Amino acid sequence: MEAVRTTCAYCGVGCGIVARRTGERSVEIAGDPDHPANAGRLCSKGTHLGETVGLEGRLLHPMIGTKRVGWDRALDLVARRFRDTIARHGPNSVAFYVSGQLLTEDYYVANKLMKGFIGSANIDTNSRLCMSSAVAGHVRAFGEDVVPASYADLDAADLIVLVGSNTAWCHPIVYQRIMAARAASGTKLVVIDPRRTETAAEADLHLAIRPGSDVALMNGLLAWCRDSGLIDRDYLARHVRVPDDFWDKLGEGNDLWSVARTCDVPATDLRRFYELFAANQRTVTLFSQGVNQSVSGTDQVNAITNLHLATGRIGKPGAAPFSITGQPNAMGGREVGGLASTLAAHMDFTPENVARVGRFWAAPNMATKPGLKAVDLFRSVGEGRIKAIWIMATNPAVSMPDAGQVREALAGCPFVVVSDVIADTDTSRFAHVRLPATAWGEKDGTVTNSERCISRQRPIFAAPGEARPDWWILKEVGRRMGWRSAFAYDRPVDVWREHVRLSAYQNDGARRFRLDRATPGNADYEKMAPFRWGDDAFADGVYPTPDGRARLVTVTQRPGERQLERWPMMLNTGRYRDQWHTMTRTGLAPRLARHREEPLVEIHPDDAARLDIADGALARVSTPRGESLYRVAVTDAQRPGELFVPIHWTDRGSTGGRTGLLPRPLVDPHSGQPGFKSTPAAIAPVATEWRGFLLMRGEPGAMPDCLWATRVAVPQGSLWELAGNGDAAAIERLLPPGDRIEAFDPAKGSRRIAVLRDGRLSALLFVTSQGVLPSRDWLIAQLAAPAVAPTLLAGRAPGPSVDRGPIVCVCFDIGARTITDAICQLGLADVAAVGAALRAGTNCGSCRPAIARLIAEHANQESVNAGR
Ligand SMILES: Nc1nc2c(c(=O)[nH]1)N[C@H]1C(S)=C(S)[C@@H](COP(=O)(O)OP(=O)(O)OC[C@H]3O[C@@H](n4cnc5c(=O)[nH]c(N)nc54)[C@H](O)[C@@H]3O)O[C@H]1N2
Ligand SMILES: Nc1nc2c(c(=O)[nH]1)N[C@H]1C(S)=C(S)[C@@H](COP(=O)(O)OP(=O)(O)OC[C@H]3O[C@@H](n4cnc5c(=O)[nH]c(N)nc54)[C@H](O)[C@@H]3O)O[C@H]1N2
Ligand code: SF4
Ligand SMILES: [Mo]
Repeated sequence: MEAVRTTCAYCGVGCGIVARRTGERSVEIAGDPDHPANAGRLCSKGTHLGETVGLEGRLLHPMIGTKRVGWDRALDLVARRFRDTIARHGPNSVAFYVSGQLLTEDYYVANKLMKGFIGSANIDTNSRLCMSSAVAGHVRAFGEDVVPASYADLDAADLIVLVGSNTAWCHPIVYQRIMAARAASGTKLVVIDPRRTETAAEADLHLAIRPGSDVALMNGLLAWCRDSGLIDRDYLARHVRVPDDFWDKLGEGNDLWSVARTCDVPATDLRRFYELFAANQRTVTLFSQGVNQSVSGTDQVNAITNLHLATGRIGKPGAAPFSITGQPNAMGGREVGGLASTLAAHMDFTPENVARVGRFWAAPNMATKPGLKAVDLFRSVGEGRIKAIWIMATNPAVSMPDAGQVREALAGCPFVVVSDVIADTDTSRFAHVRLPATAWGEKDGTVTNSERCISRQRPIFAAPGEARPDWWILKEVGRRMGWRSAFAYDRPVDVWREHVRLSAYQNDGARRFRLDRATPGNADYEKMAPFRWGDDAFADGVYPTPDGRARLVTVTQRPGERQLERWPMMLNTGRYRDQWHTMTRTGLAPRLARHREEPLVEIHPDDAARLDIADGALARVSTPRGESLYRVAVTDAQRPGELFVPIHWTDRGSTGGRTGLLPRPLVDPHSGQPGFKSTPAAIAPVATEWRGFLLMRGEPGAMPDCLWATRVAVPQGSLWELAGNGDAAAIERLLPPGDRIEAFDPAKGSRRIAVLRDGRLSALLFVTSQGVLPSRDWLIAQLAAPAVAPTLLAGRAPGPSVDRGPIVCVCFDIGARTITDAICQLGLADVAAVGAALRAGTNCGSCRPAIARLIAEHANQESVNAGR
């Protein structure tokens, strides 16, 4: 089959992929050696994309309620309900909630329909939850939302500071690039994160700061730079406007000792950070959600831009503040103006811009002011002011803060439309109309990555069922609402051409976003190679502000939140290496499930001991907004008093890990971005009488009815981890018909049941009150075995067996025990040696930080057991 050059479905690194279709719905994935973002490398998620392209769970037909309908009926209904609602209640009674996972072409049409034709700016995006503080910070500092950095800066830097970014897990290919630069030229690495993440584990210095103290840290460093003569007075004089009282304000409370106290880090470490910064002019400060997702997110961004501007570390190779984007097209969304607070093509809602865009679109109903930001938008739905909402490519019933409230709002909304690729999501349960969109591998258009590089996503498969591209669905609704010529697009390139023209329309250079270099002919679009717009942003020191100067912005550290007796802990939320958001795609890939099979709450050993919470037990985390169950992981990577939980689990596959219910809907005043990283919380142990697991061939089926049930995909089926109270017999009813073999041990309260069909294993249930449960690995493999092993109910292979331990390298299926044994027995001292011995870490490389940690923990031990 011919190779298709496309772009990864996941993160904002934007890696190029060469895909070869190998069957109806199967594909071979390789990194594109010619793509500037990855030069052929892919992380674990990209590598295993091929496991996620099946049609399991897909929405393949338009649905009104539970009834399958044709496209005409569905589109007519959406157009009519939106038109009627607008006619009766005005344009601000409707809303779109979109996503950084739309392609630029989809995003453009959605934005144009709402802001130019419906006449409201009530279109916001999940990027509000993601990088709106970076956008607001960039606009305050530079006058326009331009990211003044590229991946090449990481190669050229002498110092890289990662602030609130778990790069090793969330942007693995960028992390590998940093590691390569380090190996080549000794780049220093500082990580600033309250948790000791795998990213932090390999750094020269890790500052485990108190959450939310980033402004104090950066202001302290800036004050120290001033006192040490490190301010670039010349750069400031020529290129930056400094508020009169800026330096006076910075003087207050920013001495080393005060900052160390505020940030709760040793003063010696803080000093070391300052000295590293002083010694390395080529500094990149790369930041992500630990900075953005805060009620002071915008100030935190500006504390970073202040530091770079004041020391002249911007617009030069290897020196820049670098807001790394999360979603594959977060940046494209910014370019089309997909946020409620931006207009289009990096224009805002000034009267000139509104007039200009209105002229370009020949728009009858231009929105004249910003619309509602995500949290306010859903609040407005809840209050009945928004009466029709269309949600595309995002799952707000899981991912919004205070998601319980969002669910109530959607349940009460008169008209909810959801465009998704998956039939049943926690959000689509509230939909009156569900529209089937084409997914990655079928979509056709462009995305922009973190470094402003625009690449094509190209189709590998034909659209399945009646799925249609999002831009097509949107333009059909636009046409049916009466704007036939404005939405007369036949192909994505028609939209692209218009987007390119708008970027250059009456743009005398005042807007840096301008796509002149892109030639918009049909053939060029087909062939389009990845390209960056606005190379070397700010190299000339000229900024897109009225006076051409950047701005220092006075920012002060917010006082810490008062600790309440009822909520003594602080809850932090974030990501796992091998899962993507609400798992609609990664949840299908058995290999990706092996890294973390259940949602864990991570807690410091002192807190666990004090609260009588055991490692591996269950615990309930509660906050002022809601509560959820998690499996406990006791780890000193957490600071005392703080908890960490993942964001990925949903009602689809779990009774616990419902993190969206927990954060408060509190937002940054400038950007409207929620403070997802800090929520006052409490945690308590939850006792269960029995534990177990259920292995099932084929489709997952119904959720077991017990306190704790979490599902992961395994080859040929799924695995449920279970725990509960009372009789576990209810679970037995989920077993399919077939021949049973059973074993009971009343003394330990153990029950083991295997169901066989045609001589092969079809389901397996192991439950116990007092006993131990076997490792799942071998049992999972029995689903694929041609015959049933005699030792099946013993839970292990006939003959001697080895426990590999939890899987570390998902590409080659290599467990922690295997790796630590090799480290100890063969005296392996670095990641490369482990790779040479076992292959672990030699494919995608995502597990290299984990291997490095095992080496640090076990090197120089004679055997694993000697260390226990
Ligand atoms: N595997 C994986 N990769 C992904 C995604 C995914 O779902 N899975 N999603 C993508 C998306 S959309 C995004 S936005 C990115 C997010 O990428 P990241 O921002 O790297 O990921 P998070 O885990 O949300 O949070 C980063 C870190 O911020 C730290 N943090 C919390 N509070 C503070 C604080 O007050 N100060 C500082 N300095 N740090 C703090 C947390 O402890 C956490 O380790 O990842 C992208 N990549
Ligand atoms: N507590 C807490 N909450 C968070 C965060 C956090 O760190 N902590 N992070 C926030 C951040 S940064 C982000 S980006 C959000 C992400 O949160 P969401 O956007 O809600 O998460 P996804 O699971 O990526 O949802 C994407 C949906 O779109 C569907 N989809 C995929 N491709 C397409 C397509 O091409 N077209 C259509 N129509 N549908 C498609 C998928 O099936 C899925 O249902 O979560 C936010 N929520
Ligand atoms: S780093 Fe991984 S998830 Fe991100 S774009 Fe590259 S391959 Fe995809
Ligand atoms: Mo994000």
